[in-house]
Amino acid sequence: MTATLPTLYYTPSSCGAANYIAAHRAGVIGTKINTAEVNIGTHVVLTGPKKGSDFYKISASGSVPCIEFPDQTALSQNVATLQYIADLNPDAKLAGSTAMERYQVQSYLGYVASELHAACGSLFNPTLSTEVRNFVVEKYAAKLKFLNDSILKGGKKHLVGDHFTVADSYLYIVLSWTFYLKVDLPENALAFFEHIKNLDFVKEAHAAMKLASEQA
Ligand SMILES: N[C@@H](CCC(=O)N[C@@H](CS)C(=O)NCC(=O)O)C(=O)O
Repeated sequence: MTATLPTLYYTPSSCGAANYIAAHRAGVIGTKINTAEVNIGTHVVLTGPKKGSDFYKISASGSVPCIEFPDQTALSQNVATLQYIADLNPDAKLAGSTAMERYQVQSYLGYVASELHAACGSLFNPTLSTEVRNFVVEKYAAKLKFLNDSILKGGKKHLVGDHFTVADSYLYIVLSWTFYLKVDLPENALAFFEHIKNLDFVKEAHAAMKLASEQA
């Protein structure tokens, strides 16, 4: 681990994992960025040189993803962190292949963050009443229907162009939560999820995160 590199803080199943997958796909882990796991329940850093530290001292909001730079400045929000990671290896084209594709990637990052992620976040709250939960699930299901019927119409396997981008990484992770939350995924959304889940580099990234957790 090189101390002069920035560090991506993540958890293996949260939106931070979308950043880990992107960094793995870009081939930059250990050469352009380090990674460290966080427990977002206790806000304690679990791996890396700052193991045992209070994560709030690194990320003021306590949220992953967060990229901490050697001067201790921090970058948060998926919309920014995923593009930062994409830019670490432009050859991987993780933010699109053209200027227009980049704008489309930005558009979908904003869409996933503000429309999907924000719509389901409260469902992780175990104290939510059944009435409130049903209301939130109904709204979330409507958002998933739009994703399914419009954005992924015809069984699209990538949000932008014909290859994997950071927008796919983020959408894949947000959709993965529907199984835990017991919210049904409509057909095209399920096919998109299955396609990304079965990509070799995605499987490798999950295996690497699992190994890092086990070695913590
Ligand atoms: N809008 C933020 C959302 C970040 C977020 O909600 N992160 C969650 C995990 S998916 C988290 O860290 N929750 C624990 C906490 O905020 O204390 C982004 O796009 O980065």
